[in-house]
Amino acid sequence: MESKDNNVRLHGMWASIYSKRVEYALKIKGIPYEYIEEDLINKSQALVEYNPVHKKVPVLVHNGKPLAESLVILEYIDEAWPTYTPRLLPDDPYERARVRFWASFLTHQLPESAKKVFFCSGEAQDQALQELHDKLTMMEHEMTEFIPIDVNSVTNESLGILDINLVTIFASHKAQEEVLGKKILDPEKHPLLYSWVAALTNLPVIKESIPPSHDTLVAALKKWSTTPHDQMRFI
Ligand SMILES: N[C@@H](CCC(=O)N[C@@H](CS)C(=O)NCC(=O)O)C(=O)O
Repeated sequence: MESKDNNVRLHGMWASIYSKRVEYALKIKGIPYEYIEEDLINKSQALVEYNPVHKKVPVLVHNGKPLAESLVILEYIDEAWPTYTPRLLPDDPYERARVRFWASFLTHQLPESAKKVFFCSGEAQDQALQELHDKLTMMEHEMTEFIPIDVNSVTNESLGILDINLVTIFASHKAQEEVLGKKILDPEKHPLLYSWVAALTNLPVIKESIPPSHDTLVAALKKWSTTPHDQMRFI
């Protein structure tokens, strides 16, 4: 075991798609770590000190040195443990840049659209859902080089940063759909994305760290969907 393995701590929150990303990356690569669950209403002093700019999870602390922002952390993990497979980003600079482009889209744009669907109702919600579906349609067309043609080829060793970012957004789509009473990831509208997400959520490494149970998640989502948007900082 490399000495770099020493002392990896992750400050996260169980329902945060961003801290799940870091959890998945560490598990996929087999890097041992200690997990610290944060209460985002009453943040630990450590979290505030480690991430004074945003005061958000995830924070990865490697041998006492903190890092914030999920994308930054995922790239760091790939570079700091270069012999651990799978590599999360391609070696070729152009391919790497393309993957970073979509990873950024899946970090900054898509979750915002998905969140919007939850925090409005009536006509505004239908409009938000339409916007989300339009983005998914665009992704099906534009991301074809990254979407696996054969879902059986999706294994632990094939996983990269895009798989991780996508599955964290949609791993719980069934619970979200139950709460909304509407389809988020529709197999008829987005068959490629749907089967990609299904293949990813079937992998043991992903399955074992999907948030608690379907019912717990449904209960939490119901509560959060009635919380005023400006107080809602958790998902
Ligand atoms: N861009 C950040 C987003 C992190 C984020 O939004 N974290 C939320 C939980 S999902 C949080 O810690 N919220 C606490 C707050 O806003 O006070 C990343 O990619 O890590």
